[in-house]
Amino acid sequence: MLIIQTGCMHKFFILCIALLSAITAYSQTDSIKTDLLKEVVIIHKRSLSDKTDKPLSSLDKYLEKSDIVNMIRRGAYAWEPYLNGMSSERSVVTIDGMRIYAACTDKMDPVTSYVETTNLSSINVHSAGGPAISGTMDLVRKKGTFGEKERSGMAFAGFESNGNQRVIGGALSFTQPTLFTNVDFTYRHADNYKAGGGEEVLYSQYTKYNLSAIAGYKLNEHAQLEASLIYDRAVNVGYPALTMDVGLARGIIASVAYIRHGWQTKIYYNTITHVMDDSKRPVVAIRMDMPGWSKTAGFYSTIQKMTKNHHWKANINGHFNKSLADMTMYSSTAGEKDMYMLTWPGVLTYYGEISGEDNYTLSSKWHTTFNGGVGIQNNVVDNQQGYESLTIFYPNMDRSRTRLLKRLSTGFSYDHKKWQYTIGAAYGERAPSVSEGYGYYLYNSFDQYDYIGNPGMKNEKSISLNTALLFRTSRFSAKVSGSYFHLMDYIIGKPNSGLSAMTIGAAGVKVYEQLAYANIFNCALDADYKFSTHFSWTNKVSYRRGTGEHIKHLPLIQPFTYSSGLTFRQKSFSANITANGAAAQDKYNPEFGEQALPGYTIFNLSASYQFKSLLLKAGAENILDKNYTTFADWNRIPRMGRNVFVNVIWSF
Ligand SMILES: [Cu+2]
Repeated sequence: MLIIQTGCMHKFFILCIALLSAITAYSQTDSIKTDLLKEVVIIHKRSLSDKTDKPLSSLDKYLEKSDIVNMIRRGAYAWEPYLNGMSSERSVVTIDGMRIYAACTDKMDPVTSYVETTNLSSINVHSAGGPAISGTMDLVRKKGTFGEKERSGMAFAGFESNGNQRVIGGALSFTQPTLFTNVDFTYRHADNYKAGGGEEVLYSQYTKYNLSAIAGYKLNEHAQLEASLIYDRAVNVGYPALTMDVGLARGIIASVAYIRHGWQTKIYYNTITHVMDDSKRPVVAIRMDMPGWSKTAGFYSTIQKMTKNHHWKANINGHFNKSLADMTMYSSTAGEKDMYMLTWPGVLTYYGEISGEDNYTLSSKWHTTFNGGVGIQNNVVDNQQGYESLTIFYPNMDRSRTRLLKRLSTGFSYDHKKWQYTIGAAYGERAPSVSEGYGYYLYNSFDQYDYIGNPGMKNEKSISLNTALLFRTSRFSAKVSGSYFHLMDYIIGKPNSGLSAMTIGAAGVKVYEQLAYANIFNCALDADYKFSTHFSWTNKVSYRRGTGEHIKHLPLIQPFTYSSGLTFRQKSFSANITANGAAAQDKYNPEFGEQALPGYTIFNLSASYQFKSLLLKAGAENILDKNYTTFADWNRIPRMGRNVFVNVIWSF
């Protein structure tokens, strides 16, 4: 047991009983170990596989299957990932290690919306630890290797009956002794979808184009250069749960890396443009435009080394971001002036961090991990007009603020024969997000309040414990996992009756404040059984619970949820039936606009056939056409009704 004291405003005594077998998992020893605290969502290594329910499904749907992740849905596109029941401000999502800041004040463009399933190989989700409170998620893209001259590729097409969704695209990769390239392109288009029973969900359409390219060049035996580019463009995206839609969401994400044995250095740049408007809505109180821009430049350098018993890593990284968003309300009467304001007042973020990690092999059965880091973050309100607007509420606010962010995690894992066990603890801190710190009259359509940021807030802090137990035989495997987060200075919007709302029809104004504490508990059970070579059965249940100081139920917390699926396989044919659902949501937060929800169960069917290089997969989702909505549906918009899909993938 070890006790660490940090000297912030408060004193914290962290009991680190243990944690993280974490990245220990690198198979230094005899057997390959699964890392119980890391969830790897495999998309596809080389080609799209039939092992997923729907190979051409959106990334959001892949992520929804993870035990750690919930996807908060504001429409058919760009769902917001919640890790361990916590909002996206509390996690860090990266693409190949690159930091990206979303450009939307209403969370319409999470980082996950700028990639495609077809250009990813896997998603590494880490619970707690890392430079975040709830966890980290790295989206790892597919990339080639150097080798014998070779060319491969694939072409794919998908159609879905509900919303007439069309997916079409292709990928090409070249391999040479000193050069490799990967290029892929995906186009998706969907019209409005229909909820169970046939009701059309207006403004749920979208169109997305995604292009991704990576090239590697071998400089010599020891070193290589890599360059990568993502161009992602979504147009005419409807958000049925919100009052505004998106005309254009564009991300351009570029990087260059230098890799030398166990040492990798990358520099990157990305620019996000987000154009939000209500031009498609026939009736609005007042016409508005709300564009946002985010630009990030950064670097990281990681070195790792393996010795007999140690596997250590050291990392230094830094980035700079500028986030700006504004709003114009157009007057409907002639002669009256339009109203203009900055909703994100040109906020600059400078961040620098050093971190280290050591995975130590105590014995063939026991491993331990120690991980720590310290970051310095500086925020500056760059725009003069935006700064002056904020000083109306905060006359003494500092234009620049610097914070120190510390983190530490440790863990033990045991792995022997059929059993694997891990237990760990983590401490982390985060700075308020751009909206929480500096947002200006940001309308939340769920609770119908205008939100104002609070630049004077302290860092939010978290102590977490997590544990997992895995038992496996050749036929049966079961995993129980649980985590508990105790957050201090928890950031949440609280109504301020002294302020009046800007948005017409809003219930009032909420200002971000800090609760002394909030507690979040997560648990999950996964159990799989192979009846024979043909039949297998997979099951999953999970539950979360969130409370806080004077708050009985934190909003958007998942009730008891389950899924069970039976798969039949014979040679190149497979078929699957799945049931999934949730118990009634009775732990809701009316202050946030939530109501109670009934439980539901839906059924899905699919079948696939591999004929030489052609994979054909077809199925039906929500076959009983159930009309339902879940805790994760913003403003309780209904989910999709019955949907029949066909995916065709040709590999060459
Ligand atoms: Cu937006």
